[in-house]
Amino acid sequence: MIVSLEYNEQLTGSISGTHFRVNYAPPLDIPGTGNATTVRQRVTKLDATSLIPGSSISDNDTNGDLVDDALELNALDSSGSLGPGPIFRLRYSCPDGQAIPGSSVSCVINQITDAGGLPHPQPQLISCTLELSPEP
Ligand SMILES: [Ca+2]
Repeated sequence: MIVSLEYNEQLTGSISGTHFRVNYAPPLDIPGTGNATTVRQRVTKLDATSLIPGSSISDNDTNGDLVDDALELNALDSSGSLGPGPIFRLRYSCPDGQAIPGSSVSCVINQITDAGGLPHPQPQLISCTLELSPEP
């Protein structure tokens, strides 16, 4: 799955960082939990000038049912702008041939910072989009 930031840079200016939370549901799965190596291995950075600290990546159980349902991480860009466009790829495990409804995934961003590293004044102009695709 490709996780992208969508915004009009002419309106918003550059984005220097944001926190992503990607919600998901079975049969999608990420092996391991929390900040495990097996979790970090599922994240591939796509924005060349950005940084995704491995220590920020975490697979979490948000509703206490003992099944992880949210992948969270921080993405930063100190040399340019974080997006607009693809930011990272997230690789899920799921049974072969099983259709995944788009409604089983969603993305939330917060803690968006502007070019100066301050909280962005217009976070409502910036959105996160998800594109499910088979493994290339
Ligand atoms: Ca997991």
